[in-house]
Amino acid sequence: MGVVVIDGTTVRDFVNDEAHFTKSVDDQFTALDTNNDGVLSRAELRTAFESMRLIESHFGIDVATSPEELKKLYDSIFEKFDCDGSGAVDKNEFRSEMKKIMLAIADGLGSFPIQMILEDDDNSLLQKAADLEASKSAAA
Ligand SMILES: [Ca+2]
Repeated sequence: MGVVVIDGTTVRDFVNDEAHFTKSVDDQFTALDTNNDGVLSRAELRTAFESMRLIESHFGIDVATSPEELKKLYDSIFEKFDCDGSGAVDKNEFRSEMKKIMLAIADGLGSFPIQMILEDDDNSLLQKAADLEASKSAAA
């Protein structure tokens, strides 16, 4: 686990750095596609959101959610990602939804930096956003 300080601008800069963002999302997609068939199944996508902990914990605060409610939530997320209703999420669908999610997080964060505790996960997009910000500060 690591603690990063992050605000909306950090996340937005990361998303707007298209080459960097696309590569990060693609890396995450590849890591999630555990059976290597080039698309994310319902279970594979669920793993993504479990690791991001966006649902079970609201920015670090654990909230109790019943397994039935969680299943409904994950199903609705899957259907959102699976734009063409093919039953699997391809790379383009994943990219465009992740972009929307990250921008929604940026809006939610606003301009007030908050501390976030992230699991150790090399593919965490928020971690990468923080890393990008840190590398800019170091270069400045
Ligand atoms: Ca797959």
